[in-house]
Amino acid sequence: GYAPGLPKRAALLDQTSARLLDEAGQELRRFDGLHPWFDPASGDRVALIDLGHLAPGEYSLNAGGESRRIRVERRPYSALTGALVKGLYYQRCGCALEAAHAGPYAHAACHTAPAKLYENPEVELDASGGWHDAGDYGRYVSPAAVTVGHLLYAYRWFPKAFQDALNIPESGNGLPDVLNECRFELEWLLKMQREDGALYHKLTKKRFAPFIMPEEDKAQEYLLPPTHTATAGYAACAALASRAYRPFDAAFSARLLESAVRAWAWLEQNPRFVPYENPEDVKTGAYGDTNCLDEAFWAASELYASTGEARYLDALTALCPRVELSKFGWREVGGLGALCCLFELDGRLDKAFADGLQGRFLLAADAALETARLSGYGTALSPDGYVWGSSLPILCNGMLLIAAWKRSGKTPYLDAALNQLDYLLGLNALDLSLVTGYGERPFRFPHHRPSASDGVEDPVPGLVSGGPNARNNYPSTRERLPKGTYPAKSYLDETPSADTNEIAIYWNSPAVFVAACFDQLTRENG
Ligand code: 9MR
Ligand code: ZN
Repeated sequence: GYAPGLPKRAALLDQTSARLLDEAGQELRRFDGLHPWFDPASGDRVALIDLGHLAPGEYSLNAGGESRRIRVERRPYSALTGALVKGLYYQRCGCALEAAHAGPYAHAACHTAPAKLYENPEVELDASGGWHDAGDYGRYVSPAAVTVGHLLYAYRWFPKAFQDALNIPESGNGLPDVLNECRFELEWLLKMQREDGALYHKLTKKRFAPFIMPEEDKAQEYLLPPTHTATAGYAACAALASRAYRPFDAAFSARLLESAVRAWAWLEQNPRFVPYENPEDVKTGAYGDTNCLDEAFWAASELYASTGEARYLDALTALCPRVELSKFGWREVGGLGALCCLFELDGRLDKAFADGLQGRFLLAADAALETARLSGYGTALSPDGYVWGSSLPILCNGMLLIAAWKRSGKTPYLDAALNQLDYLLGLNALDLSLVTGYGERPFRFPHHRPSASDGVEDPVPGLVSGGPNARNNYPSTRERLPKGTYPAKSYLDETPSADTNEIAIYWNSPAVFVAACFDQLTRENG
């Protein structure tokens, strides 16, 4: 992942010097007097260096008797960005993946049977479609809304990074493939809306399937009761999508906006917040969230951007002070509301309010920058932040830093953001790429039912691992990790370890955002 015009970082462990050689073995550069220092997240002693300006080509970095190949390419992130979007295509549910698009990962249609209402199993509904959430086959509204949110912002900001050649069924239809892919999820989300405007929380079975192919998974699926967080997250996503699709398909855009407005109306009619909890007999992902203010803030912002109606402005203004503005995860979405206010509503908000919001946003970005500076590898995650899906806060801090750069023009934000993409591709204490099939040494055994049961040696490509997790590990993971393992190394590239090596749609999507940013930059740099 090294491009000529961008920083090229390497982490040297326990070294005080290193040599960079060109393809012919000639020394190009020496790095002397390095001071490796203790990285508290990994326990490594790291010197982080920048290889400096290099033309495209192959080099080698030699230190301590070891040699690593360094490849500099004009556009190292183009194929990656496409693959990360295509990774979502492989998660499609309710349809067959045809060999023409999926190659060896083709499979027959899955999960096409009607779902039952959990609260009233007599009622059967068609809610087929959408992406499998992760390594399991469930479909959950809040994570879906956030994933589409990441992707639509990525497309709005970095359109040059999105090519119409992903070889998905809709490729060539005149709509960028990233929008084709998002539409697949949006069509399902529309089905998850009840007549009164509320969104069912999720569509899953009572238990996770065994490790079988999706089309073999025939257990009954249920629509679990609507929640405020799902409804508000959806309202935000649909209102944003209505603007994204407006230039391409006015009817679809209008359908989305009408449904976002209905979701918001349901929230107004049902002001008593009830967080989601799994019923006794349902063991699939809960995506529990005890705070809906951030989802409501995001929704109010997007609805205001799409309608211009004063009531949404009033709501976002009232909610903003009560919401953290720097988070882009499945549980906390205030950052997406902030992106809407700062960039989509630029000039349409009260000046003092907008300045205050921007100040808070940039403070959070400064904190992420500082966290990255304190990390040996430049990772924007503190040592105690390695939880289930640590890739999410790392990549979301990448998004935050990119937004701060876009707002302020200050390159340290951008450089630190690239460091988060570097992390994903292998500049980490594991020395592994956390994207299947991409990078020099990608992880190989995702907790992903199709990858483990399709009989193909390589895992499905373009999927992002949750990554190291040092908290509440499975006993089976704990047993396999040596005692005293550092947080950033608490990882197993093994299929059973859902707690460190599952994949999820909302780990792909912030990776798309960050990769697309740098892909667009390398395209602009020529
Ligand atoms: O991403 C979720 C993570 O933040 C939680 O700690 C974890 C345990 O509750 O669940 C993760 O989400 C999983 C979901 O519940 C079910 N599908 C797979 C998801 C990825 O591991
Ligand atoms: Zn399916």
